[in-house]
Amino acid sequence: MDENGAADAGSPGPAADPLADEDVFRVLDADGRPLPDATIPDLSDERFRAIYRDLVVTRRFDERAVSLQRQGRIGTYAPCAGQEGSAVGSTHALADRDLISYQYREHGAVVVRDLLTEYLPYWMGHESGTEAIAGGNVFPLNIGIAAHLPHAVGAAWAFDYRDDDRVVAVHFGDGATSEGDFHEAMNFAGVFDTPTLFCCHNNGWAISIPEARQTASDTFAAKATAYGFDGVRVDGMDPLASYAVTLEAAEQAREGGSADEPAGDGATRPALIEFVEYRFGAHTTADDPTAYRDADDVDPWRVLDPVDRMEGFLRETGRIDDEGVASIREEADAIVADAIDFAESIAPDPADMFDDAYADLPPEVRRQRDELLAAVDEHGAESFRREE
Ligand SMILES: Cc1ncc(C[n+]2csc(CCOP(=O)(O)OP(=O)(O)O)c2C)c(N)n1
Repeated sequence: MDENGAADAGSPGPAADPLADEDVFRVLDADGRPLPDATIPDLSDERFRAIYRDLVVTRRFDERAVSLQRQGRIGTYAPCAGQEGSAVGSTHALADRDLISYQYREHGAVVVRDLLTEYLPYWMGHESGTEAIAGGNVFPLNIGIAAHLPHAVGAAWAFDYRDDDRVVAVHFGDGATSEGDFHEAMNFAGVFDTPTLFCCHNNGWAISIPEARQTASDTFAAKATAYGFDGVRVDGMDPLASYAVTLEAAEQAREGGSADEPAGDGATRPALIEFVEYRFGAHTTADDPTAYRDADDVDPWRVLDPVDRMEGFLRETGRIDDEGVASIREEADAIVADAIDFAESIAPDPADMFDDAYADLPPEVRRQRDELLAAVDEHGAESFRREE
């Protein structure tokens, strides 16, 4: 343990046997076979394949984004490999009108909303990447840990107040549960019955802090009890379990509950969903996980790879064959390649960096902008763009 409380490499991190946890809800076994007594979500074959396609697109995007960062074509990136099942499965359980507010790793939610092309420019430093996803009912990503939770609850409260039949799914990590914003948001949601789904991605780590150093509670889901609503644990690497749990929570949140209904009357409640999963890669492309965990700590979790598991399910139940898998992979490669081509075709205006923070620029910032504009005039905008 270092002076910041971070685990030394090799310190006990999350469970060494992820399947040993019996209070975690699952539909699929590690190979994607339905578990005995599991209820398979009632979805069309086409929808099952769409879930698989979105998982494959998210994985492909992740691989390419890490590689682009290594080539200097994007600045930094937060990899999501291992966590696609929860983001994709849960978003498929929502209606398009429902709002999503996420941290910075739940790229799968954006893929399900078909916004990858609009979104990738954000990672390349273009503000347009956050604006565009609003059209798909996705709030901009959030780097300030847990700071988006009160906003998400506020949006949910507004939906409820206006009798607008929408819920808000707000995604965050286990580390976010140590922030005051998390507790304030949870309390408000519980008292005012806001239709909020708190989606906690327990990926075992908050950068180098293992989950055991994050909380003394038995589980993250248990925290909901203190705020008067239900918390549930689900295997976030099982896309169908993530779908089923989110659907149920969304239905419960959607049914009613209004700002003027007294709290604690047993009416509809928000929900906390703890997705139990693992981050296969680095925290971000600026991180080296071998500084705080052994490389082989990942192995027991790789067995639960959400992409392989969903493929296993589709094969096992006769919904896909080799040809179907190959065609989805090809489609995913093309979707991601097109998104990259689009993002790299944007010619940024260096002065954009002064937009969107102030309605009226303060004098010092105005002076800086004018200085930049004068330099652009003198040297040409090309001089300020990345070298190819
Ligand atoms: C308010 C705030 N404090 C600290 C940080 C620095 N920081 C960036 S990511 C991170 C860890 C977050 O962990 P978790 O919420 O578990 O999400 P994960 O990265 O594992 O997906 C921290 C502390 C920050 N971005 N915002």
